[in-house]
Amino acid sequence: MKKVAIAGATGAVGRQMLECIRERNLPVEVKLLASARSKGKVIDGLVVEELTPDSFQGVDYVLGACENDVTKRWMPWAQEAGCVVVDNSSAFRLDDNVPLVVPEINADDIDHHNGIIANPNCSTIIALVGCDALKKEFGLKRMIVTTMQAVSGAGVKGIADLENQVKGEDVPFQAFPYQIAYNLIPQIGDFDEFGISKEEWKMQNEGRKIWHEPELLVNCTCVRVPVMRSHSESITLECETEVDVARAREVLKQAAGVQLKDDPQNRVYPMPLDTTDQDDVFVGRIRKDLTDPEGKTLQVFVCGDQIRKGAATNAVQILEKLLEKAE
Ligand code: 11C
Repeated sequence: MKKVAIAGATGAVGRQMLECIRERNLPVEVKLLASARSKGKVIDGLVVEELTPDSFQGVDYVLGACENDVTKRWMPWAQEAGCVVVDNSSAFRLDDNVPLVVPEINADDIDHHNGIIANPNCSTIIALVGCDALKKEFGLKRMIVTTMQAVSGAGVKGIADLENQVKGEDVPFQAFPYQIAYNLIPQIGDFDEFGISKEEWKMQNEGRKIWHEPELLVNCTCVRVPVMRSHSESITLECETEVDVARAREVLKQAAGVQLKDDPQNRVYPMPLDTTDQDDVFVGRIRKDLTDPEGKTLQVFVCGDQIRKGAATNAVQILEKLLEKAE
C-alpha cells in the first residue's frame, strides 16, 4: 500500500486533507507530520510526528500544507527521499518545471511533473472551476474579479479571530490587523509599487499557467470578509464572442465540479454558507453586461469552500490521479 505523508497536518488544510483521503477511501497509509510543538497530538486516530529530515523515508507521496518558508525547508528532504509532493504553498507554483493543476481543467499537466505538483491559490481554483466552461464556450480575453475571502484563508488563527470577535471576547487579534467581525478588510497580502497585493496578482499569474493562456488579463481586488470558510467572487468575463445566458447555463450544467444555482426570481444564487464543507463550486447570477454594446461580456457570481476545493480537495484529487497512474 502506498504511503502518504501530510506535512502541516495540524492546520486547517492539513486536517481537511486527512478527512478528504478518508471520505474518498483512498487505498493509502497516512502519516501525519507537523512541528515539534504538535508532536504526540492525535488526529482522527493518528499520532502526529515531528517533521525532521528523516520523516520522508519510505513515503511515496507528500501532501504539503505548510507556509512557504517551512515548505522550502523540508522540500529537499522529500525530494532526496524520492517522494512526489503535491504542495499547497505558493513557493513553487510559478516554477517552469512544476505543474500547477486543477484536475477538472488541466489534469494532463500532472504527467510532466519532476517530483513537485503545485496546488493553486484558493480564489484562483474557485474562479477557474466556475468559469472554465464559459471560457471554452465564449473565449476569454479579460476577467475583472472582486473576491470576498473567508477568514479560513488565513488559517486557524483567522478562524479564531472571527469566532472571538463575534463572541465579544476581549483578546488580541491573531491573524488580521483590524477587527474582521462586522467589517471588511480590502487587503490580502502585501502591496507592490502599483498598489496591487500579492493575492491579487495570483489570479492572473496562476490563471495564465493553469489555462495555458499566457496573454490572459485579470484585474483583481481581494477583500477579506467575515465569513468562516467559503470564498465568494463577483466575476466579469470579457469574451471573444457574443455571450448568451441560456447557453451559459447549459454548459455550466455539464461542467465538472460545478453546481448551477441560477434562478434569481426564486432567490436561487450561490451563497457561501451553502458551499461550506462540500466540494463543488456554485455559479449563478448569470447575466449579460448591458453596458457592453458588443454583448460580449458576461457577469457571474461564484462561491466555493476555501478549505476543501480551494485547497485540500484539489490536492487530494491530484493525489488520486497520481495513484490511478501508478496502478
Ligand atoms: C487567503 N487565499 O484567503 C489566501 C490563502 O495562495 O495559497 C491562501 C494563499 C495561497 O488568505
